[in-house]
Amino acid sequence: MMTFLIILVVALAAVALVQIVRIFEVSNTLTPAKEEDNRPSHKDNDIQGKILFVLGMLFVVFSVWSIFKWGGYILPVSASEHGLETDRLLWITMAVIGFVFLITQPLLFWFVYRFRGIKGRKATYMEHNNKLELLWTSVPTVVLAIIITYGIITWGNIMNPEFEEEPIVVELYAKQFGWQARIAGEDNVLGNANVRFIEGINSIGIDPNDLNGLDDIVTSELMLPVGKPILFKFRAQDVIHSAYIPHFRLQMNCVPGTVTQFAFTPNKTTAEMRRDPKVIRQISGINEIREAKGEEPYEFDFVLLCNKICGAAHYNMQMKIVVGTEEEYNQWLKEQTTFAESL
Ligand SMILES: [Cu+2]
Repeated sequence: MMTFLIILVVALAAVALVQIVRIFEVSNTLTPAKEEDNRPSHKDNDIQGKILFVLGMLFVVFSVWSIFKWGGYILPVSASEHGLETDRLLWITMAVIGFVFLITQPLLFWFVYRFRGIKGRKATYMEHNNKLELLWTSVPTVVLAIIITYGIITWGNIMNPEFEEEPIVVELYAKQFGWQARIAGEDNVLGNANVRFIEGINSIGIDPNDLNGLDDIVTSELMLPVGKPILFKFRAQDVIHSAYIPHFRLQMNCVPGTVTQFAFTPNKTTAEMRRDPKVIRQISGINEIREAKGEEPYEFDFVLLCNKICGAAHYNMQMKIVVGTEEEYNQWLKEQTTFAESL
């Protein structure tokens, strides 16, 4: 009903707009056309120049103000090693962009105001200026080349990491609408898997004839050891999903029929994150809202989300990830059931 009403209102608004335009057209034909009528008067130029200056400067002030007002909502410190590099790249880029923005935008609006049309004022005729051309071509070229090179090097470091020990192999399996994780077990090799093997409790299709898969551990909540390299392998059952773990600065598409992967090292435990001052501030903000709604308080946890709109319950595709010490991880592993034990 609500949708119908919205469509009706939009349709009526469109009809009204068309009618107003037609009235304008008709009324224009009634008044005799005068040559000067269509040209802005000096007064118009003056007012427009002032309005654009004020609005433009308000936009610049709002942009700066919004950083202070909402800056506290951005992600807290990265909980993965490569994430620190991602963040450095981001903040250097933001600093360069911010610097250029704060110089060029006020100048732009000042020029609009300073050189607005005024009676008797004539524009200066300027033909060409080699020095200016050189300056505004070479400066952005050099700055962009530096940023892009830095970005490519960072990308290379993140995508081709060198680990001192072999990463723990963990599969993240996406389907409409939920996640499952599969730890490669003692042999650290994932057994073959295919959608055709999905049957009963074998919900992610591990090949029961592949010996590598017998020690695999399938869970709906994942634990990882801090400071150990992890190799995530991503699979999808139905449509394209995107594994997104914001606190690890990690995102990778999960594509049906192929396996994608990403290796990284978590460097903060869940307990450490919960003690981080920024996390504490953000969580207490969330809990104030929850309390006002009469909901249970929320505690920080790493979360795997889907970042590809994959269907009606996409928003609810999430899995809790706990990062603990090596002892906690080994203890947790012992409590899990292997694929062979579950058969
Ligand atoms: Cu999804």
